[in-house]
Amino acid sequence: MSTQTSDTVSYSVEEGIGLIALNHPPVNAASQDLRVGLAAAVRGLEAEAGVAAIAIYGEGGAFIAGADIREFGKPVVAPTLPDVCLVIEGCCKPVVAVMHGPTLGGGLEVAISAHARVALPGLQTGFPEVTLGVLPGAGGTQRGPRLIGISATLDLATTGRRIGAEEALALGLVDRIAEGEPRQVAITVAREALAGTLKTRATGDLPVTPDQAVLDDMAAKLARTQGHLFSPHKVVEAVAGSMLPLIGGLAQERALFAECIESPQRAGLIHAFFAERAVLKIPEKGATARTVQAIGVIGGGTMGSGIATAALLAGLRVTMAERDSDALDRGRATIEKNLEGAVKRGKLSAQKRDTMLAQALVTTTDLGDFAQADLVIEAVFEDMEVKRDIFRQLDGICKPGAVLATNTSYLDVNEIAAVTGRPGDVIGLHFFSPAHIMRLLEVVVADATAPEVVATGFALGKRLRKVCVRAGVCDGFIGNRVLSHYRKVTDYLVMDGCSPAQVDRAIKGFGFAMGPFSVLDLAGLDIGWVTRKRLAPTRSPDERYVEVADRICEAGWFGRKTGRGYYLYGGDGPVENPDVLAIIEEERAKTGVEVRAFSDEDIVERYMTAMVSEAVRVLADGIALRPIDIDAVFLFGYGFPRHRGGPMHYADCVGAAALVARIERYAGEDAFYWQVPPMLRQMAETGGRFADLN
Ligand code: 3H9
Repeated sequence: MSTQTSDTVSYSVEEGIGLIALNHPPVNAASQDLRVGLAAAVRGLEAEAGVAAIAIYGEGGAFIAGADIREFGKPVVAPTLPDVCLVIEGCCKPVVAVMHGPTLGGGLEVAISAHARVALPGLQTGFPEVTLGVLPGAGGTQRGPRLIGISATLDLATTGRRIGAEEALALGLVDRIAEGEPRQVAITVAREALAGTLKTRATGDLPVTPDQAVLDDMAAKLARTQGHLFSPHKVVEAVAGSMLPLIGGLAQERALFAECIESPQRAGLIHAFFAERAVLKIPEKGATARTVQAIGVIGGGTMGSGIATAALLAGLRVTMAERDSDALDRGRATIEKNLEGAVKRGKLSAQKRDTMLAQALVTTTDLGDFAQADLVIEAVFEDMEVKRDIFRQLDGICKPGAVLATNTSYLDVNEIAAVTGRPGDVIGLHFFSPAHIMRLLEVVVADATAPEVVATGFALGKRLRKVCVRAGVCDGFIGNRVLSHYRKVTDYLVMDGCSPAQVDRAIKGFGFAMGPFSVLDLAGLDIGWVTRKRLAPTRSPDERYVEVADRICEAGWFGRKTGRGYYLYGGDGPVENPDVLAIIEEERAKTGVEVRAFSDEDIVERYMTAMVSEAVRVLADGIALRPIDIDAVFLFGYGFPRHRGGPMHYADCVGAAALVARIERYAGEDAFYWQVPPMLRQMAETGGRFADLN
């Protein structure tokens, strides 16, 4: 018979063993209900005369995946997790935790409050709190050092890295690895605890070996490498508190945790966590994906080879096509180089790599070899006629039911689909370079794309470990459409007085890994040039057009690949290109602009306001499903600083009214570029937030 102590926790007694079952799908997050139930279950079993030992285990796939992060930022309702941990640790009967599946953050803290721990083989444990902008706040920074030492605790808690059962055992975080069902293991190990064959002790009673040098080193390292982040530094402070008596250390940890909870970075990082998951909720969710085992890739350039690499790494069979054998050889060499990188990073064994190259990759110059492919993806030059020609051919070659995908980054997928007799099978799969590394995949749904083809795109993306975002058709879809817009503001800033390097510095200061001009140099300046030429006939005469980039391209400087672009490469690394500064001076003189100074703050505000403006239009046009989808695009495809949550989260932080005021102020300089999107104005008037549209 079992006793329910809350909706998510129950206990039962079997031959003197008290068993506490946690049942809060999907991941047993330590919600208020679970905390209430767990504390009550421990107290209940402690008071029950016939019970000699207690074991806690999780039902479903996890022990406890951590605190319920949906509660963060809301008023705390008792009992807190640190209090629950004290109840467990203070129990007068031995308590054993059975750690299986995700046992993270608060889950690990519950486990180390128990008197012994056993791990099941699929364990995934650690302190991932820093990735959410907080720190282990239920005793992890205090009991961790008592169990595994200051250095190992710092490592886990400042990196957030997740470890398996073997490493947890080696560290001393768990006492034993056991096999079996969690409940069965719970009974066995509680008996062993009683028999004395499994050692039990209260972690809080263990001494800490002081190590000020390790703490100082870590503080210095983090100041150097993560100066822009808040919580990692607080982790070090909290761990330092472990050298105090337990209760003092816990109080200090609690105060530091509260500071993290209040920090805007916590809100941004948790928003990013949910963004990664929210994008999966699409209208086509119920449709059945088609089976994809063999894919065809057309084009062996950087993009095609990157896609082929990602597919190989996911265990798919790949046929790659190019025009001639030289191009094929180059494509194969790129794939080999990419896979070599995976071997070096420890993601792949050399033997697996060799098997992949020998058995899973075929190259061809004949599109006819795609007859049996389940999905073909075209990754050739951005030219509508070339793409339409390829799709005409594929229509005649591919088997019925094959998905025909284009990796175009701007072009109209409807126009491409129209040349086939099966537009329902045509979809855009827009990868980001390097495609085997970048996490974003825009799944572009054209007018006629069948729901199961959309589902297939998402299923493939999942298999390739991508963050898939559903996008509608427009020039540039979500990401590149917004990018094309805010890129212009960087040109305006340069014309009006900034150097490209100053703009880059300011944007890096905001948290982007690279500034926009460095990114252009990396991607290749010729790409934007082609697009600008394509769009020139549609450009409004009212648009302010800056010719600097075109003149750089006319000189044959395409960025890194040519050794020069906005910066000069080689030698001592990138330095400003004086010839570009000269071009800028000439263009300023030619157009007679009044040059002025901009603060870094002003640069960032203009950049971000331009980004948000176009993002709001993308949302209003229905190109993105929700604001959070736009955030995911920028977080996973454009290097947007994760702790800032994405452009729409940024918009909510600044507020619609303040953004409208900014745009109206800038419109005094350029009323064509700076227009208030109607949706933003309405939000400013009603006090709405983008978060409410998620
Ligand atoms: C912490 O513990 C602080 C403490 O130190 C101090 C406290 C005082 N809360 O990822 P999935 C949801 S900080 C609420 O798709 P998977 C998730 O949103 C926390 N919800 O599955 C999704 O919902 P939906 C430290 C959570 O199998 C569903 O569960 N812990 C939480 O690919 C399934 O998730 C972490 O940082 C949560 N903690 O991966 C762990 N976790 O279906 C964060 C998940 O509505 N979580 N959800 O979209 C993870 O890493 C992965 O979710 C996990 C499962 C590995 C557990």
